[in-house]
Amino acid sequence: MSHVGTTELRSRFAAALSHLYGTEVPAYTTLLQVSEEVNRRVIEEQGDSAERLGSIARVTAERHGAIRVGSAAELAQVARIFGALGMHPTGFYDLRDARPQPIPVVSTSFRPTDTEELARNPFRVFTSVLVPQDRRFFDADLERRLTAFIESRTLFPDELLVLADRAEAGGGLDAADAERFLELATASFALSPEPVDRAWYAELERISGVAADIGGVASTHINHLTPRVLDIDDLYRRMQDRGITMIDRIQGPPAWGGPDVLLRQTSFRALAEPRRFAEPDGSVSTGELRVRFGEVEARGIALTPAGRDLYDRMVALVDERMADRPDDDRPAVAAHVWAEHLPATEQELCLGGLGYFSYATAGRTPEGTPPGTLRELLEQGWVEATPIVYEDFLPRSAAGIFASNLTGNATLHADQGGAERDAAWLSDAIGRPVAAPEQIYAEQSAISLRAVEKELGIAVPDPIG
Ligand code: OOG
Ligand code: NI
Repeated sequence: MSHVGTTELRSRFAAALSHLYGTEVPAYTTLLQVSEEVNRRVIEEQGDSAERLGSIARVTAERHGAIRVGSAAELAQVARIFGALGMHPTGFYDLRDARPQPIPVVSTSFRPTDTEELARNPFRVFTSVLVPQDRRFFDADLERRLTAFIESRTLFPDELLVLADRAEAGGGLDAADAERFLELATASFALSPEPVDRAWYAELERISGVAADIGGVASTHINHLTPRVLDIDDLYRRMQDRGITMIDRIQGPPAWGGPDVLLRQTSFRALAEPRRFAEPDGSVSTGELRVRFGEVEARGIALTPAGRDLYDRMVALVDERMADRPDDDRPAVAAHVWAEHLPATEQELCLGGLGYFSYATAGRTPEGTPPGTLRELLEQGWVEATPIVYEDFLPRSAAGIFASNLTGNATLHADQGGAERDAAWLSDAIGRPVAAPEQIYAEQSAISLRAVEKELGIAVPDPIG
């Protein structure tokens, strides 16, 4: 029987989830249409250069999803399912001290980590786990009831987990098992028709809408599925022209004249979806919840730790200027700050050690002996630097995306202790290493530079140091 490998499983899962989400949230289909319109326009106008940060085939199929679970045990199961798809926990995000609104979760992203796998299908899922132990949000009594509720539910059937383990161990499944695995995995992320316990949901919602979405229902669901566009400013305008209310701005870096870096995101507000409720008197009624929204992203160059520091300083600077002059146009202020601080070309971003690049010798190298600095090698056409795309998330944008789609504010008891959570905790909880994004980028860059050194027979100082 034919074998379905890890990569194909991942592509098929991403496609199945996209199909499911389209049937559940029709506005997502509109978002896909508009994204494709935008991408087609950019490719037509810019040709090959539009594909500098990923082939059009990759970008068109590219999605990130977001899911939320309730405990370390549930997260460990998620890790097995994504493990079967070649998606590994990468990065640690703590949203509990996020501004403008703290969220009682910590998160990671499950994604392919190697370059070829990313190029084949970069499907990634931002995965958050509730922290009921955090006293700033939940008192001891609520923690107890919340953990009991979460422990008593089953998000993923055993059959799915067994198939996931088999797929991970064997690098795929035979065709029939693959079919079954994909069916069960997709179904676990569908919105459940089960009635929501009104009183329980409301109690959690008073603390945080995310807590209610996670711990107020007996199943999980895909929260959003995000396509990638090549021009997010254009997409934002087109969605508004279609009468869809977008959140008030694009999160992350501003539109500016220089290279795209990191990640820009925006979304339309969560739509009211009909849900069934179990009322305190035992009756079942119909109501609605707003938890799922549509998001879109544009990806740029991954920044080194020095580049990230600069990014954080620029964000702080924009905040300061806006605090001084609240009526100013934030995107314009940000574009100004960026032009003042960030190099305006890819090459200077690279040579300044601010962005990650991979290196290769040029197809036709000049005559003579190669020079000894990277600047000369690039300027004289010995070596070419290609940007490495940022494959991860931005906590501040994540917090902004979470917050802009919630009604009401979380109540926070700042004087209470927060349970300690970090990448080591996460890794322990799921029994798998959690990769550090900057290490993945740095390694890819360093390997390419070593290959160049070998080919040219010289030593090249790495701008990242
Ligand atoms: C996740 C929010 C974060 C992103 O793109 O930054 C996120 C959530 O709402 O569960 O998806
Ligand atoms: Ni997202």
